Amino acid sequence: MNPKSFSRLCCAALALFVSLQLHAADARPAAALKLITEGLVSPLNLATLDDGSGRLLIADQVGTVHVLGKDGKLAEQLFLDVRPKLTKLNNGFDERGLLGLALHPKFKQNRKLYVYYSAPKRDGSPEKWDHTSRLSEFKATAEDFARVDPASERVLLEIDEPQANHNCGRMAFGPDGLLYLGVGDGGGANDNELGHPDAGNGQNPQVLLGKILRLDVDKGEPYGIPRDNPFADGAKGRKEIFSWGWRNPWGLSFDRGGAHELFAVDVGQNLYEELNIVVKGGNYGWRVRESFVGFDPKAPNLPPTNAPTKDIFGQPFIDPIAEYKHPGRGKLDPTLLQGISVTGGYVYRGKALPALQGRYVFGDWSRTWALPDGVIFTATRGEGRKWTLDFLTITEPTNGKIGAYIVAFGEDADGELYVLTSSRNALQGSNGKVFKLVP
Ligand SMILES: [Ca+2]
Repeated sequence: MNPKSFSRLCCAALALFVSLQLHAADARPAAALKLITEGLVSPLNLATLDDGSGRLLIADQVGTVHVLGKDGKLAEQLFLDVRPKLTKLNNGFDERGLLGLALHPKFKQNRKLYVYYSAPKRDGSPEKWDHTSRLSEFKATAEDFARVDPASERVLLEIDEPQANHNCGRMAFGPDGLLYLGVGDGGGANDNELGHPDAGNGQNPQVLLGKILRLDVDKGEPYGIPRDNPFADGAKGRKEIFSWGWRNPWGLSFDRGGAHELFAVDVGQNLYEELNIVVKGGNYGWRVRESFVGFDPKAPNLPPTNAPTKDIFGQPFIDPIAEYKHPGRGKLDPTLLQGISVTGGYVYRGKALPALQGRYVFGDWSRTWALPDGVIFTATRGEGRKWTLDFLTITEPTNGKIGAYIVAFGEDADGELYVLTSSRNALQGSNGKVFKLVP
């Protein structure tokens, strides 16, 4: 080979190397965070006000639902105010409050919406239990779709909660028009305290705690049971159950494209956080399994090797499609996908960020408890059931840091995504913000 052609070959090899590198960089998608609104405490829900106006609804954990106009301003008038209906919230860390909001798929015609909130302990609930979760239907007024009639409340379901944490309350209507509702295991730790008898709530088909429920809000009083719910006849479990073995599925959403799969994360105990695709009747393992391994409530940091692989009905447990680990004690490595509490998101089907198309966008609340250090991840479908996790590169702010707790994600009518943050790990201040993911 003469020197000239050798140098040409080297140039070609270098060009190929550079292009492969660029391609590798391209493979990790990026987005900027555009501030949409602020001045909230802990915004947990975002929805499009389905009246053709393009306005958004933003629900704050403290019990208020705001209307965000096209002009970027929050309206003076609230959409809904459930503050008088809530149990007394803590000034510090609190998982109670207004937790879920979903508009009826036919809101434009029937003006109905559904909320899930933490009410005071109801009469007859067990002694020493904490509060009662409530699923209610409300109706917007005929004159003004941006205002809910507070007298329109119809209580659909109440669930007594032994502890203040793990209430979940995330909701989504499926393509089947049915309402899917995530219910946490009742709280405490390890699904093994007061109100978590025997094998815990997650594995007990006779209780609604630790389940994903499916209800028909258009039939029956107060709701109908879909005929093909796994325990629809009530013989082996509660009729409302769609899926079981959940700890705190903080994020429940249907892919608006593809096969319209139901995605749910599950917040882990001490070691793992998980992402799941939910199927009817599926048992996702908590508290005999966590992520891909066994779980022992008496030794939560030591996964047993002899953990069961089948539930009490002999049905195999379903593993997550992806997991990430908690940092070891004081050992956070910011280059690794680590975190302590997963916040569920959405499969991206919008237009603004083509590189995110078909990927599940979600995050971790914060990589450390005491400091606001939320991170955003993507999950990409791989071979078989496994999905691959990566960071979402944040281009704005330019330091790439969120600098807040990521309490929730939101999706608008166009499929664009939002990141909902709180500056404190407490229901304090007014530094809760909503960002839109933009190029
Ligand atoms: Ca699981």
